[in-house]
Formats: sequence, structure tokens, C-alpha cells
Amino acid sequence: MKTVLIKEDIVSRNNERAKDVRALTREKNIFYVNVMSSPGAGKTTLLTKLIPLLRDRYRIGVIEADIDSDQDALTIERETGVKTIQMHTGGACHITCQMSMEALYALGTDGLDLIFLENIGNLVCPAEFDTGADLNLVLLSVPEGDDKPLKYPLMFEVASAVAVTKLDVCPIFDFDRAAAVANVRRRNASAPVFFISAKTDEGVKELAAYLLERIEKREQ
Ligand SMILES: Nc1nc2c(ncn2[C@@H]2O[C@H](COP(=O)(O)OP(=O)(O)OP(=O)(O)O)[C@@H](O)[C@H]2O)c(=O)[nH]1
Ligand SMILES: [Mg+2]
Repeated sequence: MKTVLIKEDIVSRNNERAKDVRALTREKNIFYVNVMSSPGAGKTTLLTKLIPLLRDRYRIGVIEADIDSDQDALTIERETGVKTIQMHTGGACHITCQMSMEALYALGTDGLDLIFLENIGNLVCPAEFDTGADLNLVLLSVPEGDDKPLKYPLMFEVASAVAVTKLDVCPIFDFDRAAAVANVRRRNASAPVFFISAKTDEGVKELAAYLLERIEKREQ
């Protein structure tokens, strides 16, 4: 019996299409950010804190991707008022380039400068599929443990920046900040690591400043 390995092919075909998404966002002068983490690490909550720090300067849109429910899009709309769409993957655990492109068209790219894609909560599959974003923001929440970059290496390899979230619960968990940075460094030599609590707002300003800097660099 013949066995065919299709995974490689699917991933490489997807990643080839990323250039089409980048061509679209370049043409429209949009900075596109892909936010990834395990379920519940704090992606939506962080966006509700980040967007108010950026919305005076940029016209922002948000694509919320979930297997089901409109929960996150409603939260973003209610808390920030920015243009938001909810996308359902119908069971898929990651966003492909095709879905990314369709979501950008569904959101409507005209009149926007900055778009956040909240990917499906999953620390494995979304890392394999390039969405065509300009920046991958990867969250690691304190309750998950500081060893996660070692166990889910690809996610931290593809990260442009890492946000350690839920810093306010550090005293309850055995989370070693220095170990977290060292573990990220074993997978990624350059991604800056931000320590954040969306509950106390600690570190949110620093992450917003980093995004501003990255967007300005891209604009030059
Ligand atoms: N203590 C604390 N809780 C937080 C923080 N950020 C988020 N949470 C809580 O963590 C839970 C999950 O947060 P979400 O923002 O929904 O996480 P998510 O990554 O968007 O979740 P999915 O979209 O389901 O993958 C919620 O109960 C939040 O209130 C934080 O900084 N500190
Ligand atoms: Mg969410």
C-alpha cells in the first residue's frame, strides 16, 4: 500500500500564498498583526487594553477567529468600538492564508491602517500556517508555565514578539520570569519578551510602544 505524506505539501502551499496577503496589505498600507496563544491565554483581553492606546493614531480593525461563537467579536466591539468581524472556522484549529485573505475582504481593508487577527486558541497548528501577517504576537500566560517554549517550539520560533500575560497571578503559580525568557531564547534569538497584566495594565504601554515602532518602521 502506498502512503503519501500530505502535511508538508499543505503547509508549503499555504505559506506560498502568504505573499498574496502581504501584497494586499502593502497595497492598502495596512499593518497586519497575527495574535496567537493557547486557549484562554488572554488574547481578547489584551486587545481590549492595547487598542485604546493605538486607536487615536491608527484606524484599527479586528478579525476574531474561533471555531464557534461570537463572544470575542462582541467583546472587542463593546470594549473598543473598532470595526470587528467574527470568523468561524467550522472546526479547523488554525487560520490558513485563504481564510486570512477572505477575512480581510470580509472586514473590508479600505480606511484601515492596522488590523489584528486573533487566531484560534492553539499553541501548535496556527504556528505552522503563515497568515501573511507582518508580525506574529505570541502570548504565554503565567498559569501555563514557563516551560512552554520548550514544549511547543515552533510557536516561539515564529514569534516576532512574546507577551507573557496574567503577570498579576505570578505569586500563585511557580512561574520563573528569567526561566521564561531563557526558554524563549532557546527557540528565538531576537523576539522581545514583554511582561503584561491586562488586569493591572502593567506592561501594556510598553507593548503598544513596540507596535508603534514596528508600524512606523514599516511606513518608512
Ligand atoms: N488575572 C488575569 N486574568 C486575565 C488576564 N488576561 C485575561 N484574563 C482572564 O483570562 C480568561 C481568558 O481571557 P481571554 O482574553 O478570553 O483569552 P483568549 O486567549 O482570548 O481566549 P480564547 O479566545 O478562548 O482562546 C478570562 O477570564 C480573562 O478575564 C490578566 O492579565 N490577568
Ligand atoms: Mg479570545
